[in-house]
Amino acid sequence: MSPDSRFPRSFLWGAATSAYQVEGSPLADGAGPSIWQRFAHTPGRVRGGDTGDVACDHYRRFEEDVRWMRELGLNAYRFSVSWSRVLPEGTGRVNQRGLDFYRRLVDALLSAGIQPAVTLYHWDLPAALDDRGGWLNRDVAEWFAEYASVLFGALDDRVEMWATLNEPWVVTDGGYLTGDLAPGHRNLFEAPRAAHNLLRAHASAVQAYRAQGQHRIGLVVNLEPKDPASGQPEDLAATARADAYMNRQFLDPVFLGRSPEEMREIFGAAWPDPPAADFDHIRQPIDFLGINYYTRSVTCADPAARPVGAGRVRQPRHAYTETDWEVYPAGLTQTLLGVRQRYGDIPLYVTENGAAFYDPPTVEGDELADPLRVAYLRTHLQAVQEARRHGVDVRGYFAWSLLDNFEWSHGYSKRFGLLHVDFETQRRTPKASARFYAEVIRSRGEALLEGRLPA
Ligand code: IFM
Repeated sequence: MSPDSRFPRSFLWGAATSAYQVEGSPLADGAGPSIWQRFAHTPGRVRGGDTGDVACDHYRRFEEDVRWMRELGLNAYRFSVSWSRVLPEGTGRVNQRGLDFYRRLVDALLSAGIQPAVTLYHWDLPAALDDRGGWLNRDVAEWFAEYASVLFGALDDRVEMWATLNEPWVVTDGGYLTGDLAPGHRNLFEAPRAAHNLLRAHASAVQAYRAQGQHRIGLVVNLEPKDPASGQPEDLAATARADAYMNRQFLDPVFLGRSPEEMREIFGAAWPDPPAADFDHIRQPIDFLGINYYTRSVTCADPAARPVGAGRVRQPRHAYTETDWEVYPAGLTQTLLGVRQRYGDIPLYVTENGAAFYDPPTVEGDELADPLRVAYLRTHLQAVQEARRHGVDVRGYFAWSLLDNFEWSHGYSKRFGLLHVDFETQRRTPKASARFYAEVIRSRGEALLEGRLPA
């Protein structure tokens, strides 16, 4: 590797988490309940009855976690703020003690030389706002901007990187269409309405930031390349619909000021046909785009899979993770190149990437071998390098996740962490993937040299 093909010194090397998945103590210090607090406490919603009541106890152990980040050489940490810690009713009264937790976390990170990257919404809407219609109420755009302004006012002097929403597609698909995630609705008419209000809320927060903030704000989406299973017209059409639904539904409005044509076909009478003025609002310039990448989908027509009419074809020769996602690093390069091609040369960050593979619940000794995760990290970081070689402006990479944590409706059964968490004792143990990542960071990418990117 020539010295200049290494990652630049300015590259952000991070790990990511989200509030409900790691913090625990969800009602501490005056916090209000969130929709995840309610959902997890509803019998039958989460595997094994798991909840985020304790999670990784990051709320009380964040200083130890920051020490681990420092030991791994991270220079950035992406976390989310729990809206109902800061505004227990979602609007109005600010809970100073909730806000203070995030102040302390930011200060600890900065003292350790780690840049905080803050996400305002990672799926945990205040329950009080859900009672008022949640993402289905158009007023949510103002509620979100009010909450965002409180955070900007409190932390923008020290936080230089903000994201409005994490994975709005998952919020609508899981929360309003399949019902697998909070608030657990299954309603074809609600999903596109929630999606539109998420976009409006994102734009209102960006607007608030322009009035108040000094640094950078962006959006985080999860993208998954859709490759057609065959050249048959039905498969090609299904692939285009799947791509519109998952990959373009949120980005076309933000960057192009319109929804993909296919959305009308997908939702039929349930498509709300939003007013043009809303798109003028949604199309606020953003400073960067965060991309969460895990897998791709080889797509075929499947009329029974409503409303998109697309299915996923298993690839028997490829490896799959514990969440049954195909390991496909080339798809990350494809995604990064594809975003630049469609939306132009905006600064990009890989804001999540990682894999759940089986790890035991307890660890003897000081390190845990996780060779599959090491291989996943290596090949996906090589894929980032490949995109950079093609001139894509990728400025950082955040591994998902710093810690094994609460994987939503899977509870604690899927481990994505660089650090193993023993949920009985809260002991953290570095996995080999954490040590490998530390070496990649230290060498600015030279440690990726062994092992080639699979075709
Ligand atoms: O755990 C989630 C995270 O909350 C959002 N992105 C995908 C991760 C793995 O499923």
